Amino acid sequence: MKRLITLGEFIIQQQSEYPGAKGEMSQLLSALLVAGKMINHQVQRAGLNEGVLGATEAENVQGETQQKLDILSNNIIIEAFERRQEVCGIASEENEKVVLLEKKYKESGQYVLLIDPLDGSSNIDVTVSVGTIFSIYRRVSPEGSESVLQDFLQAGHHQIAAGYIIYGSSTMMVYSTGNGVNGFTMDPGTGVFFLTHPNLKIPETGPYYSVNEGKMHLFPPEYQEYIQTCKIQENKGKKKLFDSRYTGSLVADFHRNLLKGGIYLYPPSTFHPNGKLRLLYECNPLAFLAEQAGGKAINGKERILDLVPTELHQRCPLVIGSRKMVEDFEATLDQ
Ligand code: AHM
Ligand code: MG
Repeated sequence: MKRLITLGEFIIQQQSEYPGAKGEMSQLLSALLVAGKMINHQVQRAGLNEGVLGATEAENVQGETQQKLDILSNNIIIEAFERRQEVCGIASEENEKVVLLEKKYKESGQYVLLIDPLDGSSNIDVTVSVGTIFSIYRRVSPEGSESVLQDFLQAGHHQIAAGYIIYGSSTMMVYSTGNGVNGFTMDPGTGVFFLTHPNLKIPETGPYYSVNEGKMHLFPPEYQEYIQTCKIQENKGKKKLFDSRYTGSLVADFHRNLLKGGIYLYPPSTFHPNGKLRLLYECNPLAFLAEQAGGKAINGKERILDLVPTELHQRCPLVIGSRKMVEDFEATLDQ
């Protein structure tokens, strides 16, 4: 049997289709991959290494308790880019401000990186899948100058690449550079990622809905109504028959729905009026992937990728997944 193409080979192949490409994107993706492998190693060994599991005393800028692995993963990613020239700055869910890289790079780098270093941190201690989500934009500030906040506050449709590395029962990298979505699985023996899920397309509709129903009574009535219609009815003749699947790791819930079909909702609530998820680090990159795979992502009303961010750590409601399911949700709102 012919062996599968590796991620490295795939990147080179893609690059050769763009005459004039200088290989910066390839360098950037390979730096992310190195960081991802190191985070994966830490996640796998978390229970064995002393002082890696559990929460820290610290809170991030959103007032959420930081897990030790959140901070470790954040540092791993920043270190992976510190000595490279592709990126001029990094915005992270775990840092209050943008991290500018060494002077010589922060001026020459063409791209900015936005990351959720370890999504689903509440699951780290219980061995449920977590992941690193990333998003890449071309800077808008002039080359040769220091990166500015506006480089990071671009609408999601300007992303030039986005994806995630999921640390689950297997480790996968799923990403898009705006030309479809491809998934690569790591061979644990060699650490090499192989193209196992070429040209991923999310099914038009699927068997799952994913939402934290424990918070149902805090959601707006229209969301409660829609969720009610998702539930399996005794009468098999009913239109919607969905099973509920919610891990509390967005990246894991999104990944399952991407492969099998489904809808994920993080609604606004009385507790979180704009939802809990971050537009820049979570909603935008996954919305980019969803659309590239033929799915849809909205904040309840508008297309996620058209929202113009005003703050680094802005929150945003999210309804994302199979196109028809998201459209059915919209139809419920219109009734
Ligand atoms: P995190 O990035 O700090 O882990 O927070 C985001 C996570 C998502 O992965 C997940 O879908 C959501 O928060 C779960 O929140 P809740 O416990 O309110 O359902
Ligand atoms: Mg997250």
